[in-house]
Amino acid sequence: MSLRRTAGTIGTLAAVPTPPTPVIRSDAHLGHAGLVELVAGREIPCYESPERAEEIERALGAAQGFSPAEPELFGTAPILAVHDPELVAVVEHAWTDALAAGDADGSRPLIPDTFKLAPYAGPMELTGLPNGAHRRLGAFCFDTATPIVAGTAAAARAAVDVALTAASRVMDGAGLAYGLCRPPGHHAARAMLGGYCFFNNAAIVAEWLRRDAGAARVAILDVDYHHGNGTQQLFWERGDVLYVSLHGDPARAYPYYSGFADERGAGDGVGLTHNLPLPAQTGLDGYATALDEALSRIAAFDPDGPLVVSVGFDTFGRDPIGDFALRTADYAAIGGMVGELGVPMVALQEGGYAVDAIGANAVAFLSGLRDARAGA
Ligand code: SP5
Ligand code: ZN
Repeated sequence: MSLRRTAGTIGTLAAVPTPPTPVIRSDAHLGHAGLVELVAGREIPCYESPERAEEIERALGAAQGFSPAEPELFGTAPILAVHDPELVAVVEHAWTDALAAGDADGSRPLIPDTFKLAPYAGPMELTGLPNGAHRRLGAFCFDTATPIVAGTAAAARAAVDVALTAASRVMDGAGLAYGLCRPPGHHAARAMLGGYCFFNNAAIVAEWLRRDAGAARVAILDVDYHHGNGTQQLFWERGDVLYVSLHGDPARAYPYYSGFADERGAGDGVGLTHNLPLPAQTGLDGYATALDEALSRIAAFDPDGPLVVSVGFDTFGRDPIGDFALRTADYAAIGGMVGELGVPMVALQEGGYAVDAIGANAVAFLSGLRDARAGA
């Protein structure tokens, strides 16, 4: 058990146990299963699988100092504070509308085949949309890797509740809480899903901290391997929310169209987006150098609300879709560096696809975060 020193009677330092870190989790994600994605002309089982979350939960249960809890229900208002109602309706109804229209028999996941991109319209003003949420899916989705099944909408809603419950625990005094979100969120933008993400859990938490929890300045640190295009978009013009991301350089890495170093925000948000694109085979040395810069940006912003950490373990050396070279022990060091900021933190799960290592990586990161915070 980790120990925290606190001032005791004069002349002594009493060591008291650090309270267990809440791990907010839900079984609702199990219904978002049987997924396939299209990669290089092939249909493959989706990397983003239920086993990921099950493995993290199992490993945290076997480790010391983590305490699982169910989410509370926050309803749709916090989702609608961030996302276009049309996107929310597509997520909620695409599956049932496809079945009702006889366009799907329910045996296969729903993946759009026709995308509404900006060049479709060119100079035209196009305001119409087809009947049925499943026919609108391609107007609200940017890739072919984010399938919808019967349990997807409930899983996406539960992931938001998981994230908000973790944030709420931190507001109630837990120095650190972890939301085991599945599906992940950081690729979901105001009116767009994709990248295995439907609702942007971290962005919803940041906005909730601003609107409902009294924070004036909120910082989001994104350490998933991929650029969080959705989170960046949502706070692009915001002077009250800082977004800092370390990720594979979009010159070679998904999502390809954002995450370059010269993207800095606009309007009130100028200078409050910081991207740190990194080369293939980045190991702890290169990562720690970039993380140092990210943490300096956060400290300079001086957030008064909890730090929101979008954490992905697709930076792991053996991750099947990332190309960094981090090892399990490195996550303890990285968690330690972040924890030394010494502020309250809510860590939310994003990616990570090496299922056999994801549990150990989560334990290492969260233990490093917790122990550094407790020692700070
Ligand atoms: C939350 C999150 O981590 N989303 C990532 C979505 C990535 N989807 C695209 C995967 C492209 C797979 N390319 C395979 C390369 C194998 N070497
Ligand atoms: Zn990722």
